[in-house]
Amino acid sequence: MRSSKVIVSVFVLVTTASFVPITALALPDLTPEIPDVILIAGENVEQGDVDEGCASNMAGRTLVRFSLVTRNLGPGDLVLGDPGCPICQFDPGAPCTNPLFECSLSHGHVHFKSFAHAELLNQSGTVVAAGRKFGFCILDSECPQPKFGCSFQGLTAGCADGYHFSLPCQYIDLTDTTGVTPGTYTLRVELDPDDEILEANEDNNAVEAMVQIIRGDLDGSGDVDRYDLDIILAARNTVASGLGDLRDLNRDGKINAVDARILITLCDRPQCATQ
Ligand SMILES: [Ca+2]
Ligand SMILES: [Ca+2]
Ligand SMILES: [Ca+2]
Ligand SMILES: [Ca+2]
Ligand SMILES: [Zn+2]
Repeated sequence: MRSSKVIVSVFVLVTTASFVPITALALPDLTPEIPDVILIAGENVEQGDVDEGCASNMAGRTLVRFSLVTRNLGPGDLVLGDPGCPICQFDPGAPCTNPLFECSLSHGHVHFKSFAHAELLNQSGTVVAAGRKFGFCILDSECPQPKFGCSFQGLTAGCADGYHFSLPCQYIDLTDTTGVTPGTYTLRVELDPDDEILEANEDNNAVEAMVQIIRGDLDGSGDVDRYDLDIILAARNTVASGLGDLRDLNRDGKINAVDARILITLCDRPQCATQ
């Protein structure tokens, strides 16, 4: 056994010596930013999001939506190239030549399978909900001289790629989560969670943002007013979508006039005025 180990290590030495030393490569360095985070109750999502496993149902979702900007701080470009996928609209779920990508099941475009991981933690650091974030086109969206696009993907050194919070699946679904009570939470997003991209710095891939859940603030505006009441009235006399459905203020499984009355007591201004 001992002699075979020696042979293996000699072999490794020879093969690495024949390559350019890793320190000579100009590597990319991805780092994330969360420019916006918003908690919305009563949102309806597309069937595609359900098929992709982002939401468990279409109607009445409680979502932590967030924008995500990926910046390449490294000395080198991130070069992913042509993912080598078929036309995903016609071939849902198909594999691509680059194993990091696949055709999405329902979105009709390419997915970078484990682009990021997102989770929501409570104040004691326990994960209350999580979601795997797809990437689709990793490209130079904020860049003086863009080089990369959807058909040849990557991120130029010094440039950034952004995902707006309004995009499909750009959220964590809290609707089925128990114990999402008003209070302060932390949204944590980690890029390249499976470390499939070699980077100059692997230790700056996570970012955190604060999420406030305010009782009665159903549109994520930061206050409670007529607009929040409208969200309850629009769903009046329906069944709550889950234990994390924030419209069900008394948590009896129903959204009705009782919840509307509770909301009125929570409004920041008389008559639930908007300003
Ligand atoms: Ca990094
Ligand atoms: Ca990495
Ligand atoms: Ca509000
Ligand atoms: Ca209720
Ligand atoms: Zn997608």
